[in-house]
Amino acid sequence: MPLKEELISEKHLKKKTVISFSVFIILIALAVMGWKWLHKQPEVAAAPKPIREVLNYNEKIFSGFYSNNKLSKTYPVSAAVKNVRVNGSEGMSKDFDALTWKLKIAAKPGDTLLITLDEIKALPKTEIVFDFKCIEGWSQITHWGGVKFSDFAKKYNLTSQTQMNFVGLITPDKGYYVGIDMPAMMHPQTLLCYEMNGKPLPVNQGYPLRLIIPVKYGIKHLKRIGSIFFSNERPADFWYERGYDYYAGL
Ligand SMILES: Nc1nc2c(c(=O)[nH]1)N[C@H]1C(S)=C(S)[C@@H](COP(=O)(O)O)O[C@H]1N2
Ligand SMILES: [Mo]
Repeated sequence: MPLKEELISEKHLKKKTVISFSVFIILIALAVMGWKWLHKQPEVAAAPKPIREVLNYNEKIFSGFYSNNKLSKTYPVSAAVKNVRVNGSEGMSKDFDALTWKLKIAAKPGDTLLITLDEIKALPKTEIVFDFKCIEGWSQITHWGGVKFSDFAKKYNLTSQTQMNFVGLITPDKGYYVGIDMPAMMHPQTLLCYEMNGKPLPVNQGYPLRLIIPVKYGIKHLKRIGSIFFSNERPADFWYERGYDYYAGL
């Protein structure tokens, strides 16, 4: 009895091996034929027609989101530096209490929203790896995560506010402050950022929340956001007051 059972299972095994090997050969043959077919197709703008059609289709979908928006160049996560430079500590006083911190949004006169870090983290997360450029002349490829300001504004019903010309951001101690034009603030790569290299922001890099705005120089990437307000006039800006360009665009 046991001998017979063994024989059957061995036969069964052989059959299975033959089937899976044949499937393997057929798939390879199909892949080779597909590749040859693709390269016999006429080219449209330096891509085989079927590929160009897919690209055009993608472009149609994405240009709907990104029209009028020039995206900053992005990099793979592996290109990001591990030891991120710390630069500037204006407005980062030592007595800051991160545990009781809440983001203040001046929605309307007399109407201030108080939002916790957990509430911000519950919104859709976006990551970006880009070349962070300081006006002093250094740059480094860094990896950040947070919520797009545009997603945040939608979630908190700030649509009428985002029709204004500028956004102002201030540290909790009011020692550092920046003004950002609305198109840059609503740019799809602009983040209210709470992560660096996949971990919570280090304190000297702006924990609990900082601005990441790849279309601007480093001076605008305010660390440790205390409050945000909206205005049709240019908000006060720390480095503008010290002789730098207000827009500081890249
Ligand atoms: N609160 C605060 N944010 C700040 C600054 C600062 O002095 N204080 N310096 C800015 C400048 S000039 C640069 S280049 C970047 C540096 O960010 P990092 O320290 O994470 O590299 O932060 C910006 N945000
Ligand atoms: Mo900077």
